[in-house]
Amino acid sequence: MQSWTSPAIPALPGRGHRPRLHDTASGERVDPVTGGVGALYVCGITPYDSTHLGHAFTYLAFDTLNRVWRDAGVDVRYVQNITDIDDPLLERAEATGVDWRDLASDQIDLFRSDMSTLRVLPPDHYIGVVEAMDLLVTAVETMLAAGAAYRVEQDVYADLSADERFGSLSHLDPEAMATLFAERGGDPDRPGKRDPLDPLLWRGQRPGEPHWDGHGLGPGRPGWHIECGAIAAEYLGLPVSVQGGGQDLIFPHHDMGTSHLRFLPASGTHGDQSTQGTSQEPIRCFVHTGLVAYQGHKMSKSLGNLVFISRLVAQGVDPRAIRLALLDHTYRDSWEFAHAHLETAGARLARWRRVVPDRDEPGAANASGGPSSSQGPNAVTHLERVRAALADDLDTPAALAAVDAWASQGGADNPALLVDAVDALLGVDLRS
Ligand code: 5CA
Ligand code: ZN
Repeated sequence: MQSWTSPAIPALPGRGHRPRLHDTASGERVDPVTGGVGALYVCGITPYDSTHLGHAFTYLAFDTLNRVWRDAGVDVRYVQNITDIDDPLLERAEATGVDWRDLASDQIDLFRSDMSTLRVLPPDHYIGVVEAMDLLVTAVETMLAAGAAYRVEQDVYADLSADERFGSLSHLDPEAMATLFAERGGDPDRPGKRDPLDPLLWRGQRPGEPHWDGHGLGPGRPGWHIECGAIAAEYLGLPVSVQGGGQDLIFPHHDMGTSHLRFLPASGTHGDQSTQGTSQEPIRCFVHTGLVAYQGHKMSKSLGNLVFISRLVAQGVDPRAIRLALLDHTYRDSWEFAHAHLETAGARLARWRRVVPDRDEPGAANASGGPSSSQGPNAVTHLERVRAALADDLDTPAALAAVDAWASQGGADNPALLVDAVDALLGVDLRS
């Protein structure tokens, strides 16, 4: 799938630091980069009701990671999926009388346009389930052959009992797992399953439902968790440095997907080595973002309390202010959106923009000895403070505060460096 156009990223002097990231599975701070490569898999949208502020908050968190890694010289490989066939999408299409393909393609277009507007760096591979069908069929066949899956009539389920490490991410007790599984798309009551928690890998064709050639599996469509596991293994290889998404994906989605990955080849469909039987886990670090609420509840499609990026922009809100409003929250915290956040962010944007060197005065950008340069830290010190904040588990509020201090000094001895740093690290272009 076509992604979107990348904004330019100015190069900064020196080098940033590789961030230490809170890993949900271990609860520890880790640097998951190996061999200079940062392999990033971020769960993409199910294309309806996009793009709301909750989605944007999540994708901006990973955009920050992407930018901070690049500044640290990491070779970033970024993959994102699109759940362009799944029950909720079909239900919405049915309820609104729209063809599911049209719904998906319109919403994917909107998401791409919103991501460009917010200056989010695009993934290198942007993969829809529909285009990854053969890959997913192969993954399910591999699991069947490994004895990690079984058939129930025309469907295929994963056998969680084959994976003694299942649950290593969420560490939830069986009751909590049962509750979340039922709430988040699972089918605990399906007769014939070996365990109520076993997740669907392949749903055999049902009358009136879209279906694809499943080769030996028969016609049908894939389950949800196998989608992200198989796409990550294929396009990044294992282990993946970071798998990310909102906290609502910890269980069952990421625990199940990781379990599936333990039976898949470490280099996608091309390899023959799985991580099963080794101490190597398929995902080195799980990063989960807090959930954005509005009007007292998590912003969610099912509740309908959504604030759309495209609507805010149509109302005249500067996308840079949206970005700053979101970045003013640490990515792991859940928070409730209020329109006042946009006003605060707009005021901050205006203060920062005053620092922009006047384009009509050549040389002003690099002028040393600005108005306040004799007092306070120089620009290089300010840059280091911004970088240090971001290396500390992507502490964006601290990074914004560090830019505030820099801007209050008029950019210190190098306003152009402030402009470049804000662009490269925070994705905000102060020039326009
Ligand atoms: N397609 C699946 C992932 S494979 C999915 O969860 N799609 S989604 O459209 O429902 O969500 C896309 C991403 O936005 C997920 O990472 C999800 O955790 C995140 N997200 C959804 N709602 C919120 C919210 N209110 N706050 C923060 N992140 C959210
Ligand atoms: Zn996913």
